[in-house]
Amino acid sequence: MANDEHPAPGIIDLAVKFPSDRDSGAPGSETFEFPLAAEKFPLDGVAEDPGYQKRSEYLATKRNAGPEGDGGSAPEPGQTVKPRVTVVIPARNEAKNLPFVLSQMPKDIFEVILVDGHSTDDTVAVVRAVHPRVRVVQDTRSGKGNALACGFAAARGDIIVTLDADGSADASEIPRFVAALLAGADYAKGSRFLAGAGSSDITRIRRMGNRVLTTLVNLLFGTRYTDLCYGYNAFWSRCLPVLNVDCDGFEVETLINIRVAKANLCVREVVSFEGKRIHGVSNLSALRDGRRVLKTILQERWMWGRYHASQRAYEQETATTPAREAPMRDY
Ligand SMILES: Nc1nc2c(ncn2[C@@H]2O[C@H](COP(=O)(O)OP(=O)(O)OP(=O)(O)O)[C@@H](O)[C@H]2O)c(=O)[nH]1
Ligand SMILES: [Mg+2]
Repeated sequence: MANDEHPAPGIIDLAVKFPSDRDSGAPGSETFEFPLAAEKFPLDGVAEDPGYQKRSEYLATKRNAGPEGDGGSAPEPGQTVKPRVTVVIPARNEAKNLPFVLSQMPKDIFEVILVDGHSTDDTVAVVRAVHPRVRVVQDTRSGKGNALACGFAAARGDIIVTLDADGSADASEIPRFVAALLAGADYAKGSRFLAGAGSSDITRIRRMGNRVLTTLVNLLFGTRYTDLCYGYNAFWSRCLPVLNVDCDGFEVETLINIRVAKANLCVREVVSFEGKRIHGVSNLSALRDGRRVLKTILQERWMWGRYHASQRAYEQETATTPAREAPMRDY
């Protein structure tokens, strides 16, 4: 397991591959500033990963690339990089929870997008009163998946963080996710089941279901995830085309985790603590949504299998078919 290999870091590296199609890392911004990851969150163990040095050097070069793309030099120790961070919050009837959620937000977030699920309480009014600069968009269909897709479409930051509005996710953990991305990950995945993480919210039945589904994904897609169905995650916005969120419900995190794995993106799990929902009731049904998650896993695996089969068929065909001769013509 990943946490056995890396004893006590706040960030666990699950990455095994370094994608070659990576583009620019963290363009500048006026509003956001975190110290370089390794400074604030020592990545014990991760630095021993032979690919780590290569990735961080590469990112450092990309980060400093000038407009001409000349690469530039690596950042000096202590130098800061400034990605713009967008926080996307799906919310349906969370008026009582949002003031607390927003109060935990780190100061220098570039933008917060609240995706309202046609709430019948004062969700939108409360948000506008507490935090007038929050951008409010409406979802187009019912469900958390659609809400996130709408939020992603509106996001303008370099990094996108997904955060629930029920008070269970602590926004002050955001720097930890950003640190993982700055340290080289494409996708920083929150986990409640790493050493130092936890949940006071998850029930025994959900924990068991999550474990079974996580194991299934790990077996089918070769990943080493410890927590499949957790909504607190972050990624570079340039990964959006790969995620291509096209589902409506609570299966959305599973879909994202699988597509990230299929695209060989660099993933790190981040220690996170899930508190209890503060007010209101959960929108999730363990049985109904568990079934949707399972269906998503099987569908994604089937599509992956078909993709590989067509790749193999193409390779075989191009390897065995002799080049066609130009037809003889009588003049
Ligand atoms: N916009 C929008 N947001 C939604 C919808 N359904 C759920 N959400 C939000 O998605 C987040 C997660 O939903 P929850 O009901 O807390 O479900 P959960 O966190 O998976 O389950 P619990 O652990 O029981 O809370 C919350 O912020 C909800 O308000 C929806 O249809 N539209
Ligand atoms: Mg919740």
